[in-house]
Amino acid sequence: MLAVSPYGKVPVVVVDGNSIYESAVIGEYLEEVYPEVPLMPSDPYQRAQVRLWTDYVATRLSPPMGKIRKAEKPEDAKDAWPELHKALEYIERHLKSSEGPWFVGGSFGMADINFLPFIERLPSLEGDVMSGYPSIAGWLDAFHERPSYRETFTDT
Ligand SMILES: N[C@@H](CCC(=O)N[C@@H](CS)C(=O)NCC(=O)O)C(=O)O
Repeated sequence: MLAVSPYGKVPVVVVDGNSIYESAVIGEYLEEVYPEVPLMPSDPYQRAQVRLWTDYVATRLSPPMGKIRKAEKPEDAKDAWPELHKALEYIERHLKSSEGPWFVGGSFGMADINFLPFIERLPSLEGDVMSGYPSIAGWLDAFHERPSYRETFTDT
């Protein structure tokens, strides 16, 4: 595993024997290799917005979720819950005031993709976390409606 994925994590993509890892980096790589399906906006300011949201996932949303999921007893996650709700309130405010359900520029794209693995896991955390965040819930519903999302599941 470490031979192809130096951090011992998935996802990892191997191209001509060379590994590309970290999902945000893989996303950027795929964007460059498959330009016919653009997931980054063409406007430089909006591209910066996408990168800010990608950074937000890595630095503000993922850490408290990781702490909560790994906690062996509730006390271990005590500080992570307020941190998580602070991040979700920030995201909720943004989505509530943005045009349409998507994160940047009114169009589905890379920022939405980078949020999905985390937002999708919120319902699996203790309590009904999502109920306090209707715009985030609406975003997730809209994502679930996309054919490309549905195609990632099999009937088995
Ligand atoms: N920052 C990494 C996180 C990857 C990650 O945490 N992957 C999980 C699965 S979703 C994993 O491989 N966990 C195995 C482990 O930590 O041992 C990315 O975005 O690719």
